[in-house]
Amino acid sequence: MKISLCALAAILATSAPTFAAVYTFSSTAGNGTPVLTTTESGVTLTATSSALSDMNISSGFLAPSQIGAGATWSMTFSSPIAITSFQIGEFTNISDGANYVFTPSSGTAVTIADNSSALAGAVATLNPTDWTSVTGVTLSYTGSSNWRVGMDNINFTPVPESSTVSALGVFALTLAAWRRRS
Ligand SMILES: [Ca+2]
Ligand SMILES: [Ca+2]
Repeated sequence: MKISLCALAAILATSAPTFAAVYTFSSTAGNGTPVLTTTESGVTLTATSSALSDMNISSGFLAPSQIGAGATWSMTFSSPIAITSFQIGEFTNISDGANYVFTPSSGTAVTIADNSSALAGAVATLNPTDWTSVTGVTLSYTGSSNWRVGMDNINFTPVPESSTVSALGVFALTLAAWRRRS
């Protein structure tokens, strides 16, 4: 049986396990303290604020207490993840036309205006397109008001560890060498 290396690579890629997961914040540690953590699919999210504000679970959302205009809050991940969508909740309604900004450690920042119609009802879903391997996200606000935005239902997939990827690569190269000899 002949099997091309490309076909093999495709098989390996499609058979590589993926563990789509969601941060729902239904089970957390540190609620009401400056450092809140939660773990899904083996990846621990740690949330803190530059204002040293308490991090809370409010209406099922991860949200800090209200923080000042220049303050930020952020989450870090214990290993890289790909994020495809998340919900935001505007706990303090502002309609100044300034932006909430979600800046990933790698990829393009996503923004939404505080007076966006998508925030009517206080909750919007955002869909980053290139957050394929992020180890953190920082939330900031471009306006001059105190603000409070929370996040929930962060859909993600853990990025395969490089050791797994390189092991697959070594396997493919070994197989290629073996096929050249045979
Ligand atoms: Ca939730
Ligand atoms: Ca608003």
